[in-house]
Amino acid sequence: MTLQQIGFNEALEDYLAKEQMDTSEIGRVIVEHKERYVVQTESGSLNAEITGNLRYSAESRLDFPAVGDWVKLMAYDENSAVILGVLPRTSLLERQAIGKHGERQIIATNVDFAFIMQAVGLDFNLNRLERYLSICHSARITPIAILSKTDLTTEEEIRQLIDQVRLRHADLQVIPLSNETLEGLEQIRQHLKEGKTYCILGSSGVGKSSLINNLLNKEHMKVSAISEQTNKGRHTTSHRELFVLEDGGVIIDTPGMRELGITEKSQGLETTFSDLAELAKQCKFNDCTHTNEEGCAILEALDNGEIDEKALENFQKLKREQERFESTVREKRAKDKKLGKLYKRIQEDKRKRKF
Ligand SMILES: Nc1nc2c(ncn2[C@@H]2O[C@H](COP(=O)(O)OP(=O)(O)O)[C@@H](O)[C@H]2O)c(=O)[nH]1
Ligand SMILES: [Mg+2]
Ligand SMILES: [Zn+2]
Repeated sequence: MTLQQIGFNEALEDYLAKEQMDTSEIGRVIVEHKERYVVQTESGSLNAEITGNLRYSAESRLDFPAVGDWVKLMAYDENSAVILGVLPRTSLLERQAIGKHGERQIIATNVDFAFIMQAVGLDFNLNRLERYLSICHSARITPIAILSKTDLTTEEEIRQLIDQVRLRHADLQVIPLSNETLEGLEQIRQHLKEGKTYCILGSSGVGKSSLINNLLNKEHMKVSAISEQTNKGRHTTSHRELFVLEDGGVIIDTPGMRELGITEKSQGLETTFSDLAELAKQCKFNDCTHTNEEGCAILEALDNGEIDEKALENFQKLKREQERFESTVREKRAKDKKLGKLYKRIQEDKRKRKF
């Protein structure tokens, strides 16, 4: 397999030239499983672990390799290697880490386009779609929506659902897809280009793995699905994995994420809700909360029926969530700094006692 087939591009070529590195020293992380990685190189795939040095110098989980990363490698033998470092990322798709306040978790890196998949029926949810959009926009990744399982409903309902999305996000492309009839598959395929990296986001069970299966048109996934069988006997994707498509492009499958907390990069929300963000600039007060202030351009537009009330509610909700995350990060930093100082003092005391 060539590196071009797994997404090697000009930016990376320039980087290697600058660092005087050779393509034989690098690879791309295609599977991540609890700090064990599979890395694809030009001469094959290797099982890899990170060096102790990389682990100890990491300031947070973000410094660890993730699926999509290009890494610098040192091979042990034909099958295994150590990861010496992570090459600069062009994009970082992240969410709030579950159960760890103020920390982030990587969804995937070096992604160019994200397919956000929602199935017709109960899974369809505009607020959640906007959450995904914000996460993509924060990372400057172009989102494309997929409405899946269209074989389970009528043309009429599909049209209605797409119209609902259009009303709030006129510029977003929505592709209807059925993994059963293969309606829409060709439209998705047309997006895929060599050298580009795609990622599929969406709840568990919406058809992400089925789409990849259809794109690969191979038995590949079925095999991995069996080895991932959970004790419930269901085939679920339990980790992120990168697949190389024959016609070009690579695609990253992600496990369904129940919680998808947005982090503090504000650009994501502003791009997702660009109409609202634009209006907000015209509010009389800079810190307008758009709830009851006089001279609020958003409330005025709402009164005139120019904006969608539900979209505004969701925008406000996500903004509050983002502010909460921001303040948690600040508190955490302050606490870490305090702890750091305390630790230093203890060390100094210890040293002094020795003399
Ligand atoms: N009717 C219908 N079922 C689908 C479609 N896509 C996937 N499924 C089924 O939905 C279930 C979950 O699919 P899967 O691809 O594993 O979803 P994932 O969790 O998003 O990866 C499986 O039983 C699939 O056979 C579709 O387009 N139509
Ligand atoms: Mg899956
Ligand atoms: Zn306002």
